[in-house]
Amino acid sequence: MTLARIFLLLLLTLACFPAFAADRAATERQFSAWLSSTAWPAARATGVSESTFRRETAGLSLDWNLPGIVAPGERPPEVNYQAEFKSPADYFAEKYMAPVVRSGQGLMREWSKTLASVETAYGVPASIIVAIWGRESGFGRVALPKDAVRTLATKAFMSDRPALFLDELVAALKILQDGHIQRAEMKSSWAGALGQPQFMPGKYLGFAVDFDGDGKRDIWRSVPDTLASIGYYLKAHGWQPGARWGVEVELPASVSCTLEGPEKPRPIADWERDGVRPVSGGRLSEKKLGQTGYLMQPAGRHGPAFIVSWNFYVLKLYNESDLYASFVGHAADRIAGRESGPFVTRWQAPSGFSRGAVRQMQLRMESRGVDVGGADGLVGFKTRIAIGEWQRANGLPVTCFPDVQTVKRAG
Ligand SMILES: [Ca+2]
Repeated sequence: MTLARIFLLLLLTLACFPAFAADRAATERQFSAWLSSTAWPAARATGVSESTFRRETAGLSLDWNLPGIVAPGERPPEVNYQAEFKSPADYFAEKYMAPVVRSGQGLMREWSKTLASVETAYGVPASIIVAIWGRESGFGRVALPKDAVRTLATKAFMSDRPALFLDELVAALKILQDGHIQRAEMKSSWAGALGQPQFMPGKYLGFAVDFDGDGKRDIWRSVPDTLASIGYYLKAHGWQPGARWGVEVELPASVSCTLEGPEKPRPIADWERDGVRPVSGGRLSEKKLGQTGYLMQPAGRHGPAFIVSWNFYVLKLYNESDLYASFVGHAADRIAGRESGPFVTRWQAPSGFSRGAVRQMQLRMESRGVDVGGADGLVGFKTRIAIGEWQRANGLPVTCFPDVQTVKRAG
């Protein structure tokens, strides 16, 4: 950089900074007014007392370091659709999976009595609970960087989902009022998720459990409360005791990948009759999946195929992603010693196109009335099925996954 350019940059910085600071000061004043005019009535309506509200919001300022915040009058940041579409393979890399498995096995032993009680109470296997604990917060070892109230208040005042975060802010104040945790210890992620199970405050009010009997639902410091809260959440969302989440299978070419998803349940016996077999050997009906199975293929024909039970979709109610639920299920299998390594089938998903190109394809499909589960440039089961049906109608190999040609032409 030349001296002249450095000088110019310096001038620009000096010229901009006072205005920037003045904008921020004005926004902070708007925020203070908003706390009184909007946040307080919402809090009062759900039973938060004036003394709690005043104590917890006195002197509260905005957290300008949060990602994705939108100051009043500004446009929301755009999703980066130029970014390369990412293969599911990265998500299951051993560098993420192995630490969860290794530490999970040790913690299964250390907390075996508590986990046995939780399993008796809620019917959810210890290995599943431990895998979620590891995936969410590294077994509580990941330091939570944020003050939950400030984070939620900032997002309620300036984010693209203000109503949702106002509800979460009010729920957080309720948790403090009920005395479950001190403000200084009520830490959250950057997104406002609380404690070791990473519950949003509303989820906490509905599903956090006091399992060590001290009268506090302490998902920040108590391991028994953390483990039981995860277990109770899954039970309350329909976990079926005794059924495994799923098994990796060999899918014969004669079985269409468009049979995927939670809307296409089939008896396990039907999958078996069609030649679907566990990659580990044996028969599908011996794998404790229950009576009904669903096909699930995160990378379509380019990666592992699974027959999953309803419990897979219960895991998705913890975190809405096929990859998350598969990660947790597979980590649990390895923690419990049912599996010893990565999936047998390799991920070979195509690359070389952007998330925006996927979105354009989805928009074309939507304009024909096809349900792709939202045109967001991400590939869930509805988009995979839509691609598979388009490929079949056009006489192409049916893979149920995007590739360079498909994203250009399909629609
Ligand atoms: Ca407790």
